[in-house]
Amino acid sequence: EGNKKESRGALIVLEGLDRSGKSSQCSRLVSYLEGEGLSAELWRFPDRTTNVGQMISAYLTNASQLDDHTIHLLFSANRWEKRSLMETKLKSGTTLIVDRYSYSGVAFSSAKGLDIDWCKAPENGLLAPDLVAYLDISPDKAAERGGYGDERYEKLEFQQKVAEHYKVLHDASWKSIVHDVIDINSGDNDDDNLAVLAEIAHKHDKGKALEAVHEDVLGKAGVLTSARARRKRAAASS
Ligand code: FDM
Ligand code: MG
Repeated sequence: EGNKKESRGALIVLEGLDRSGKSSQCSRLVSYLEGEGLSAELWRFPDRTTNVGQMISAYLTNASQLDDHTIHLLFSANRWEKRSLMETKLKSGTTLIVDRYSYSGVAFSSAKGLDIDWCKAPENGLLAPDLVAYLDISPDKAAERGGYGDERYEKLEFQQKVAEHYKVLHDASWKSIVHDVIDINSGDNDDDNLAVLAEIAHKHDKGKALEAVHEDVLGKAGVLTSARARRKRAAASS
């Protein structure tokens, strides 16, 4: 192998309940990175602009009804249809700050009672994030923040279930690096959280081979497993 290094961007995902502060934290992080002279873009899932995304949006706004498995697969398909563009961007050195990803997919669908392993399966092979930051907030506190909108999942009772299922993912070794972000939209914590995220964004902007890093993170996160990561672990332990 040659030692020519590609400078790649980091794939950073922010997760959490509705009203946990993901969107504002994502924008702040992108502005910060741009201010540092780095190339960074804000992405979000679901991406409602595609055909699949419009089906998802219709479902979320209660304009259509879909079987729970069907909508789960559409959310996943929405990530798959963006996979190659994400990879291209990362390889060209752009850091992607992503508002929701596979973890929303698994937490929300398993909260409806779908089998968690079934929920994880279609995520296998998607790009693994370098970092998943979970913005931890209690469902009650989230609900107090100006209330929810009218979308299908924006109900306290369901958000409580989702929080439990995020916790299942978290306990399965998904690292939570951001805690107690209740004040994320106001006061000093906001800056502290941004500093933590920014440091990690820099750390991952090291120019390692994209695939290797993703595989590594995938294995460590233990949330999503790919066939390759499994093979690697099997080889390492034999
Ligand atoms: N959601 C989001 C899912 O149920 N599965 C997914 O894979 C993703 C990405 O869609 F309630 C849910 C989470 C949320 C809803 O998301 C719409 P935004 O972030 O509010 O647009
Ligand atoms: Mg929402």
